[in-house]
Formats: sequence, C-alpha cells, structure tokens
Amino acid sequence: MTLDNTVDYDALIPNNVGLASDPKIRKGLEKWHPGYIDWWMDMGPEGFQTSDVYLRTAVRVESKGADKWAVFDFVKMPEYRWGILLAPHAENRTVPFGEHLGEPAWQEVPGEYRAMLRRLIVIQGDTEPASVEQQRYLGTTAPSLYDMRNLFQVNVEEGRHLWAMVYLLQKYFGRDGREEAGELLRRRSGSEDAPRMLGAFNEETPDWLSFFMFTFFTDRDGKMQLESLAQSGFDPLSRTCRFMLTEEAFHMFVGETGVTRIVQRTCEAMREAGIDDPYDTEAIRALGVIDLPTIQKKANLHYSLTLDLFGSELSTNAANFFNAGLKGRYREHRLDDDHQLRGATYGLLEHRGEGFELVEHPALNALNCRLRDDFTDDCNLGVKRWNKAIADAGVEFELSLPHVAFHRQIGLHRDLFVSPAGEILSESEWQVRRDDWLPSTSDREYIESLMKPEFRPGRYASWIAEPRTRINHKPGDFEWVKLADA
Ligand code: BYC
Ligand code: FE
Ligand code: FE
Repeated sequence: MTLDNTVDYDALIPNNVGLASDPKIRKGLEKWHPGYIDWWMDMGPEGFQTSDVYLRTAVRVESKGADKWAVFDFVKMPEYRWGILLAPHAENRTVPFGEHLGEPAWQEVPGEYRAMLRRLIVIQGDTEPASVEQQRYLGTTAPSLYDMRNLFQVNVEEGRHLWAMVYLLQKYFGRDGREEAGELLRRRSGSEDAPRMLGAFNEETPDWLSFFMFTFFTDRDGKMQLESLAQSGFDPLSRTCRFMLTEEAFHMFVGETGVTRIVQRTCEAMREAGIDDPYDTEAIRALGVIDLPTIQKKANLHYSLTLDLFGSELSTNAANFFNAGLKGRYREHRLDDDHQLRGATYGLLEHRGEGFELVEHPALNALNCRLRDDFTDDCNLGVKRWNKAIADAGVEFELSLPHVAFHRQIGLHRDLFVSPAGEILSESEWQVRRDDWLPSTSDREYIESLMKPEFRPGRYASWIAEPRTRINHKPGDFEWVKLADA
C-alpha cells in the first residue's frame, strides 16, 4: 500500500504515515497531544492565540502541477493542523555513506545504533520548541502585521518539526521514546533546572533584529543539520528531514529579507538626511533607524553563537555517526568520493603562535568542522545580498562575518580571545573592546526603544522597509493577522 503521498487530513493528527491503521502509535500520539497544546498555550506566542492568522499548512508532501504542497488560509494558531509528514518513500534506497554503504536503507532502528540515533533525534527535537519559547514575546512588538504573520508561520512550523521528531521517537523507540517525547515538553529555553540541550537555544531573542538574525543564522544551522540527517541510512529519519527542509526555506527567507529590509530602511533614511558617515551613530539613530555598525554587532553575536551549535571541530561522535550511516555530510549525494573517507584529510584552522594555520586531520574526525565551513559559505551568500542592498543605496559600508574563532564557547577556539578580524588578544584587551564587537547595553536599549507595535494593515515601523515580495501574492494592505478584540 502506498499511503506515502496522500495525507490523511481528516484524522485528529493529519499524517501520511498510516496512523489510522497503526492504533498503538496513534494512541501514543493522541496521549501526547494535550500536553503539546498546554505547552503551546504556556510557552508559544504570548497573546494572539484567538486571532485569525493567514498561515500556510502542509497538505501534501510534494507539489504536483497546480496542486501545491501547502494551502494558505486564516487559522487560529491553537487550531493549526500540526501533521506528521514524511517525504515520499524512495524505492530501493541504500545507505549512502559509511561502513554500511550500499546496503539497503533501514526501515527499522538497527539495534547497535539505537542509542546514537535516539540522541540525534532528541537533540534535533529539542531545538524546535526551544526556538518557539525564545520568540514568544515578539508578537506584541511586531513592526507590521506582515512580519507578525511570518513570525507565527515560523513558530507553528517549528511546532510541527517537534511533532516530526516525536513521531520518530514514539514509533521507533517504544517506551524510551515516549519518555523522551515527554521530556521535550518539560525542558524550557533559559531554565536553570531544565534548560534546552544546546547553548544557543537558551539565549534570548529580545527584539526583531535578533529574530531576523536568528532565522538567518540559527535556522540555517537547522538547514545544515537537516541536510546531513536527510542523508541518513535510517530511512524514516531521512524522509522526515527531507520534508522539514521544504518548510525551512521560508525561515531563512524571513531572516535574509528581514535584515535586508532593515538595512534598506537605514540607508534610505541616511540618504534623505544627507548623512554619508555610517558611523555617525547619534545622527543616524535620531532618524529612528538602526545604524549599520549595530547591525554588524548583532550579526557577530548570532553567527558566533550559531557556530557553537556545530559541536567540536574534532569529534569522535561525528565520526561514529558517519561510520554508522546515521548522519552524513552536507548534500552527501552530490559529493564525488568514496563516501567512507578512507585516508581522507581535512584542514582545520588552528591557533599556532601569533595566528592561525590550516592543519590537516583525518576527515572522519573533522566532520563537524566541515559542516560548519559549509554553513559559513552558505551564510556568505546571504551577506553578499545584504551588501548589495547597501551598495545599491549608495552607502559605503560592508557587512561581514567575523573570524570563526571570535567569541566561541565550544571547540578549539573556546579559550581564546579573538577579534572579529582574527587577531589574538589578551582577555583584558578583548574585554576593553567587547562593546565595539558585540551589542552593548546601550545598543540593546536603543533597539528596544524602537520595538513599538505597528498593527495597521500596510504600515511598517520606522526602522524597516516594506517587503518587495509578498506571501501568496497578496496586496500591500492585506490584513495578515486579524487581531481579536482584546
Ligand atoms: N551546546 O563531539 P562533540 C535547528 C555536547 S538547529 C551544548 O563536540 P557532536 C533549529 C555534545 O552533545 C539543528 N552541548 O559534538 C534551528 C556532546 O555531549 P555528550 C539542531 C554541546 O556530538 C532554529 C559533547 O558536547 N540539530 O534545527 O559531534 C530553530 C561533545 O560533543 C554543544 C542538530 O544539532 C552545544 N552547542 O555534535 C529551530 C542535529 N555542542 O554526547 C530549530 C543533531 C556539543 O558527550 N545533533 N555539545 O553528552 C548533532 O548532530 C550533534 O549532537 C551536534 C553536536 C552537532 C549538536
Ligand atoms: Fe525546525
Ligand atoms: Fe526553522
């Protein structure tokens, strides 16, 4: 029976995994559901839960002709149809890398890899609700209804990504899986007693510039990790991640265009006021826009926090995940080598004397670093587009990514004090200059002072330009969120 492409949309939990004929798993998920809704009401977006939001919901796992994979409609967030959707099953798929290269892909969990696989799925699952928790207060200060809608779209989809991992846990890991699914609803971003698992997911997302930087950088870590897990020899994980990636593209669109629009507005205001010097902070801030150096500091912060999410550059965990066929490289299928990395090496930037040097290591141990480097390349494509917006506006300034050793907490560079340009400093020298490189208290206060809601259809806050493209071709004054009466 090929259920794979038809989504059962009448079920309590929409799905294309045949839950109707899998009563045990269906009951397990139905039991988890109320706890999820409680979590959403407690930790999801603050307010707006009774407002009608123009949201995209996945209804198919692939687009066919005029039938798109998603539909758009007004929905109250708690009534969003969070579904379990896996990309279509590929016939005769084999393990694409590692020691089991070429063997049939696993449809069940290989016993020897059970613990490793569970850990990967739990870590992936933990990040999804964490990001919703981090973003929960942003709706109240949205710079437009359009941006508010995009925030909520990202939030409900991260909620769906949690469902995706919980399905894998419940379906393939029995009792342990059910326990882990419960824990995913218990941990809280930033909590002392039960924090989220990875560092960056316990940081705050205090304002909209942070939100756009988070979706640009941190959701892009999501993309990189999902791409690697989409290669997995454990076929249900691969199919799950492949479908999640279709949603993830929008999250990165929100981040990239969000920052672009802020940059555009700043440059436009500078030009109108006849200000040429991008460092004339006082004059630029008097215009009610965010000066470019402050945008650079936010980028420095979010990029460095996100680099930590790749783990240590040299990692036996990563080598084991790869050898086992569980987690591959970025777009493994497009790489042209033995897919086992026998005798291969990879160059890592290491601290030597006064500076940094590339040092070769066995490629198997350097997989986290390789994925991190692929991430940096992908980020740079977006940064280029930000710089084009600045150049197009005739302002002389370039945004850039800081050195990989800048402001790190994990891996080879964690004990170093390095400037964004890559100079190695003493701790005291670094501290003196910290506020030139990372958002200072006064930068944060200034940005916070701009975070005033603009809820009139078609209107935008002073510090962000109107978008050039609109979701689903809607007109400029479209009411993306119909605010419920308070
Ligand atoms: N914070 O060998 P090591 C997303 C731990 S984002 C705290 O260096 P490994 C999303 C590590 O667990 C994508 N702990 O690293 C984005 C290990 O602990 P154990 C999320 C850390 O294991 C936006 C020890 O240190 N998905 O989807 O190779 C919005 C030594 O580890 C951290 C994934 O990450 C840290 N930063 O790699 C919504 C994919 N880094 O085992 C969603 C699944 C390391 O000794 N996860 N540790 O107790 C993985 O592939 C790997 O676990 C990691 C770490 C890449 C995260
Ligand atoms: Fe996600
Ligand atoms: Fe995401």
